[in-house]
Amino acid sequence: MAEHLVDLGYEVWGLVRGQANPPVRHLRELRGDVRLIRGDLLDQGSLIAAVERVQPDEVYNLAAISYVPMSWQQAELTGEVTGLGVLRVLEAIRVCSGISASRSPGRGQIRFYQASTSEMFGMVRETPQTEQTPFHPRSPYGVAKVYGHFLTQNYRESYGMYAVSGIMFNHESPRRGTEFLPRKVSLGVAKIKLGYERQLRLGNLTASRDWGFAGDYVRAMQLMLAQDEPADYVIGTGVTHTVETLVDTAFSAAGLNWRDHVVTDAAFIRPAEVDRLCADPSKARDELGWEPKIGFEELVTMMVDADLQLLAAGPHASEEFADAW
Ligand code: G4F
Repeated sequence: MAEHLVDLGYEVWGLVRGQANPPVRHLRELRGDVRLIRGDLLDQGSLIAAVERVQPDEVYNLAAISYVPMSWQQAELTGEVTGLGVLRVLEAIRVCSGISASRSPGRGQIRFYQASTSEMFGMVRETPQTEQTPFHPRSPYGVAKVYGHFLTQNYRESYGMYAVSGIMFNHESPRRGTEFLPRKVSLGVAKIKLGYERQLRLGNLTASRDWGFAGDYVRAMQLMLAQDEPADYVIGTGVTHTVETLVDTAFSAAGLNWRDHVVTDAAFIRPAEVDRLCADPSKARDELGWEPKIGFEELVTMMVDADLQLLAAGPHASEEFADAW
């Protein structure tokens, strides 16, 4: 996101939490022109101070506890960060814009983007999913995101704020964290191909996801804040694949047969699964002029190639990289 905005000529500030935050060094190496400011979604005062200091035109909230399995282990923290964190950012914008909590409407100048998610559809009521599809989240993460989604809508309606949500389907790239399936698979394939490992342990292979390239999705986020009127949009490719197909595609990209290496492991099965997600991105296409440029096979091959290149430096190269992202 930061890279895309810098390329568009924005002055970009990143909110950094914690005392020691390993990704900061890597962000600086990647984009020295991104400025950093301290703050935490758990700390209302720090967010108000950040908005006062930066005086932003736009705020993108991509921060969350976003790994779905962790949300069962730390459900309260997920609610605090992923759910109430949205409230705190919206409140910081409202207060700094001088919008009264008792008087509406009064649109301020700061535009707000909330990263909503297809996980809100959960046990889907219809396929494909649109902006009108009802929500039925299946994890504490999904429930927290529904809160953030409706709160963003509510601040738009209550205060006339330019506050919008992008309902993002799964988006991936070589920078993806290694705990998420596509990166776990691309890294696993690279380790097996280079002879460092023989097996890859995975959970449910039958679930389906609408996987796209993160670089395409950040374009949509910026476009959503550049419209005349604020609105929510579904962002996805409209094509769905099973986990098994992703695994097969990744192993094939390295000339391997997944059946020789993949072991299913109950440790990776979730208490409740989202079985099948597929976006209908027509509204984004018609109103934003947005379309994904990178297809499924190109994405998976890109990720496998990137990890093969990364691990060419040695079997532990990915550990530093995992810390970085
Ligand atoms: O890559 P995943 O962990 O992504 P998930 O749960 O769909 O969520 C991601 O996308 C959401 C958007 O729809 C975001 F909101 C969210 O923050 C995150 O970015 O798992 C994808 C699928 C699941 O069905 C999971 O059960 O892969 C299945 N899976 C099978 N084996 C596995 C594994 N997932 C992971 N992470 N690890 C496995 O070993």
